Amino acid sequence: LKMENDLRRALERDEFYLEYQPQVQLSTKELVGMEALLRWQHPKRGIVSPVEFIPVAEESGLIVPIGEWVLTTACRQNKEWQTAGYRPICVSVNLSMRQFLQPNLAGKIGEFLKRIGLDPCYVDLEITESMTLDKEKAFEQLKRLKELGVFISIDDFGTGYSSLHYLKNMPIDRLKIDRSFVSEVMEDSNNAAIVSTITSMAHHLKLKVTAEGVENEDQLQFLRQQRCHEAQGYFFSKPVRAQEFENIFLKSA
Ligand code: G
Ligand code: G
Ligand code: MN
Ligand code: NA
Repeated sequence: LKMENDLRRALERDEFYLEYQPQVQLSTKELVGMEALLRWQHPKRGIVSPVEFIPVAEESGLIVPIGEWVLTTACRQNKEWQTAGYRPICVSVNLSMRQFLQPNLAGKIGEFLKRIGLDPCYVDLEITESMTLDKEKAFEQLKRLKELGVFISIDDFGTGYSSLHYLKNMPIDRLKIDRSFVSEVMEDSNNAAIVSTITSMAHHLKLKVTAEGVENEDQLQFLRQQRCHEAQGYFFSKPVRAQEFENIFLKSA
């Protein structure tokens, strides 16, 4: 309850901020995207991880205004960088279950993007497999988002509950291979088999595929051999604040 109250105040007191992690195209080594990751600078506890506070925010419903803040802040930042003249890239935003199931989500996002003048093709919404358990609801919601023109990714792919059924039926664009498979891909032949199979399946289904948690050159080499499209991970950079992202990645891109 303490944390819930703290979270309630955090929005008003501007204690949240975003970090951005680069996403790189493997064939060209070009910067193609960035994932926005929420951070909370608590006045007493210091930086609190989303792993700790997202479940509390989800439980209390506060995730809806917090998620809205994340989405609008990330999109405004992306637009700002495009206006400044940097080559356009896509911004990925994590959606929580409650946010995803909001009745007028697509309408609200559409209006907002129009207002700030950001083309929806530069916005990627990350959902997890478990959010598609209610198949009909998920399908309707995804259809509306696709009609809007945003990109849809399945985050942490391979760790969820859903069957392959939804891959065939859901209007999605990309699989993000969970970092638990990528992290030991060179040591564990089962992980290598899983990464290779997901990548191959993505190609057959005409989905884009991104590897998460890439930490070294060997993993990168393996992913290139598998013709994985994009990668994200500490090998390129940990998530960094906007100013640092601009200095390190945009000014040189
Ligand atoms: O960046 P980090 O490893 O600390 O993130 C931990 C978890 O928090 C990840 O699973 C990530 O998806 C989640 N997360 C980060 N930012 C957001 C956000 O803005 N919204 C939601 N719903 N989850 C987020
Ligand atoms: O669940 P999601 O994929 O949204 O989580 C993203 C989180 O993964 C980020 O919070 C980030 O801190 C973390 N992350 C990103 N790259 C790496 C990596 O190379 N290694 C590890 N261990 N974590 C990473
Ligand atoms: Mn993610
Ligand atoms: Na993930």
